Amino acid sequence: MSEQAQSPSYDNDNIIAKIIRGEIPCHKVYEDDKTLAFMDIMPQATGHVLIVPKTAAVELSDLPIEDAAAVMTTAKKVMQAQREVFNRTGIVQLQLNSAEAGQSIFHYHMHLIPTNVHELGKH
Ligand code: D5M
Repeated sequence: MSEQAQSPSYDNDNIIAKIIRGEIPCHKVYEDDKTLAFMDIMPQATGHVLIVPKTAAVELSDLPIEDAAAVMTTAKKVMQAQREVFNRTGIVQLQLNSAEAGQSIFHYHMHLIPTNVHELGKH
């Protein structure tokens, strides 16, 4: 069997873990027992939101399926709110797995960005 790349071990002091524990402030837009959604501090478009599970997971491969389902349920709620508030239908869903992919905070997070995919990185 070929060796598979492993995600790095979870660091309890990453920024998102501190936000979930309330040690770093955030602009919260939604919270339930399994997830938290807050505004991205470096938005790629107006209304850029991050959705995170409260469980410790570096990336998708570490995320238990019930937490993945909770993230997706929250994403659908946030996306609906973004469409209503910003009066647009185009929402990019983005989620990076590993530093190789460009992930910079090593707690799973999904971006929901009201924009066109071709406009990403131009803001
Ligand atoms: O995305 C990491 C994202 O996290 C990036 O868009 C900036 C955002 N970020 C960093 N610090 C904060 C705080 N304190 N609040 C809100 N958003 C933050 P990645 O997919 O890892 O490249």
